[in-house]
Amino acid sequence: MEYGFDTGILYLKDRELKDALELFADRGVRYIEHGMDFLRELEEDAERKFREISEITESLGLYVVQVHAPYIGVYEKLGDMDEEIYRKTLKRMLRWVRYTSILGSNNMIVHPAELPKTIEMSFVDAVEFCRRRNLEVARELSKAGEEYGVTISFENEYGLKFGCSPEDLIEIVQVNPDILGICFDVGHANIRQLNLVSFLKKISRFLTATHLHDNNGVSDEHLPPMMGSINWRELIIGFKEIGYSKPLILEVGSGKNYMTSLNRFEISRMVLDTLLGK
Ligand SMILES: [Mn+2]
Repeated sequence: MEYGFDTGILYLKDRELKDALELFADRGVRYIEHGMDFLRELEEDAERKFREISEITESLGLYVVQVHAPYIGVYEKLGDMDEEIYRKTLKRMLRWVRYTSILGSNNMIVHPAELPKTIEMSFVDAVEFCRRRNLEVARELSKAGEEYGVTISFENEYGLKFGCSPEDLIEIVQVNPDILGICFDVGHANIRQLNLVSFLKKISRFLTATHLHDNNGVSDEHLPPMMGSINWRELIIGFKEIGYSKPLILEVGSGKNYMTSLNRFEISRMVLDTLLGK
């Protein structure tokens, strides 16, 4: 079983994506996820910049397993009751399906639309609104996914909302199972106090992407594996048992400075190499 990294582990304000990609390649990483930390600064000139990045990843022999679509300021707008705000945000996400393909990947990660913040209806009706909105977003994104040959992977969230449980995500995927899939974020599921192995087994048929990181079970710390409360040995056995064949992607956050980030990267590699018996 192979693994790779979200680029965010090496994100620092004064560093460029190119440097991070070169470091990955130097240290023998072959699989990456393009995270939003670096990409968001380039979105205004996406077509040109993303083509450049794609050429760099290809020349370094890096395989872009998945691209993380924007999320900050996006998921509440996708769930907004104001039709204009929703449409505008959906259009942006549809553009990102094309950007994913320009970046040389065939898999885009999205978070489910959130419950509207101002709810002029009962809570039960608001949840139902959110559920229907997610199914609509999934339908629209899957059309674009079909056009560009990009799988759309919905990621489990945390908190008390629609889109956190295996059942919610499986319902979203049913909209178009050929194009839609599930990104299993093990850290988020840990915050929900869910059993990670049973979560994994429930979604295994629909699993198209992963986010591996650890936390204390309370806050979304994005720590290296073994630094929080997740039972990693059990989880890795789970991945082997379901026969997951894609590279596992670590979504560990960067540190406060370059050395801390580098250490987070190195410790994550040591742990994964040990867990996977490399
Ligand atoms: Mn994630």
